[in-house]
Amino acid sequence: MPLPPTDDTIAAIATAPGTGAIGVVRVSGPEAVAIAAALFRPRGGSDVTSVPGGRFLVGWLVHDGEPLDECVLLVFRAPASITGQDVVEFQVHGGPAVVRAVVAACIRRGARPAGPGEYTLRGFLAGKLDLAQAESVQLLVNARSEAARRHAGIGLAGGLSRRIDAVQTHLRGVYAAVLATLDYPEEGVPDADVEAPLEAALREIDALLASARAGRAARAGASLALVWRPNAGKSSLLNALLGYERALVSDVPGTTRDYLEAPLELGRVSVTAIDTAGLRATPDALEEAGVRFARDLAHGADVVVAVIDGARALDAEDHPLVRELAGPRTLWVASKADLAAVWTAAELGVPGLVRVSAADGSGLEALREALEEAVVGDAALDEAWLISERHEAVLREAREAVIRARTAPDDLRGLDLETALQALAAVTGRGEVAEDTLAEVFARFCVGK
Ligand SMILES: Nc1nc2c(ncn2[C@@H]2O[C@H](COP(=O)(O)OP(=O)(O)OP(=O)(O)O)[C@@H](O)[C@H]2O)c(=O)[nH]1
Ligand SMILES: [Mg+2]
Repeated sequence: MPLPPTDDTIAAIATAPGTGAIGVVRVSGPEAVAIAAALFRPRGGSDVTSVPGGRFLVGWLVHDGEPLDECVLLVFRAPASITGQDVVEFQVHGGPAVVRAVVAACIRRGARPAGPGEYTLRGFLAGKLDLAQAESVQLLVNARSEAARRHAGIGLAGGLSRRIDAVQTHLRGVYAAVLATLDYPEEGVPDADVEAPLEAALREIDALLASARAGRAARAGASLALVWRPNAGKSSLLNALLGYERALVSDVPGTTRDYLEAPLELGRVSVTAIDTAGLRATPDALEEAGVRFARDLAHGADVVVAVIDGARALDAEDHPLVRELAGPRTLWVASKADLAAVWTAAELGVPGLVRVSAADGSGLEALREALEEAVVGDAALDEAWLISERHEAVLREAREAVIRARTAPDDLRGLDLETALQALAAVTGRGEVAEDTLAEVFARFCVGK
């Protein structure tokens, strides 16, 4: 995938589609000011071509003799703009037809319609922001949850880039020591100069990789499926977690038939909690369809919450379900903790249990914490998280190389360190990044960004 040209002049609507108070059309490139001068009649008659950067003018946008709209024109001069080029922004009334007409007028005057991410790409190439920051811009624009917004902000402020820089600093120190001794191979690099910095680099890489799950949850949202046999207290637990009555509850086994979803805030992330039909063999075709849904949902969920009636003796039907649902994504919960517990985690054959009561709220806080932990791990809220699959892939590559460098002889160690440093550079894009990678990253942006 080739990159689009970056030395021509592009125009696009920068605001969201639809009707708004203001619509912004942004033009970037060598002809931006000339295009503005051709279309814009400032109040008081000042000369658009000689307006310095950082100013705004009020006036009319006129195209082919037709007054299109009264608007504000912002002028930014290269290199002090988001793209590093001359940029003008028309702030017009935010009707879809108005902004389209303004873009069309710019195009008639020689601009090219911008593709996805072209403004940010130009900014990146001009050194206005690095690649991790550019990806944070995209996350910020798409953020639907508090967690996504917050982490996009941390990334945009350079938080992720700083963590990567710290790893690179450790590795560069070792690299320099290795290079220095290549000329005097008989001396070798003292282990002390290698071990500690490589360990430190590895710890930080592992911490970053551990945050990838949290980053994914923040980006895409995670799902929690509450599953187990009928009457276990799944729907009651959903309601208790949500703090309102979302699901019907009754002592009739098989109350929930269809599944239902509700957004649930869990401290660092928002997730989708899904209540499902109790798992059992049933002659009722509708209920059976619900049970199939439940199994599919348990299969696809990021976290499976197995809610088992803690006040009812285990029987022959529980153990096959334990086997079916056991796995790293499963959290084991004993419900109805306000009643006497009649079985233990060991009897069920699971490593640990959270005991909760939807009736009196006991254990709910611990459950919320365990759920949050299951979704985001121990990624700290105020640290930068890995926010793209691309970051994850290159960090894994860097990790492998650092592990090799730990035990490699000095001459090979240098190569491993180079590989690791290159992989890390790909996160921030400072250093060599394949054109394909850039094209792929920016193609995911929206037009006008
Ligand atoms: N004492 C006590 N009873 C509970 C608790 N949670 C649920 N129950 C009761 O257990 C019964 C079943 O609760 P539900 O929440 O409907 O159970 P479910 O797992 O959703 O059941 P299905 O929808 O049939 O699969 C109801 O009578 C609830 O009142 C609890 O924490 N303590
Ligand atoms: Mg239910």
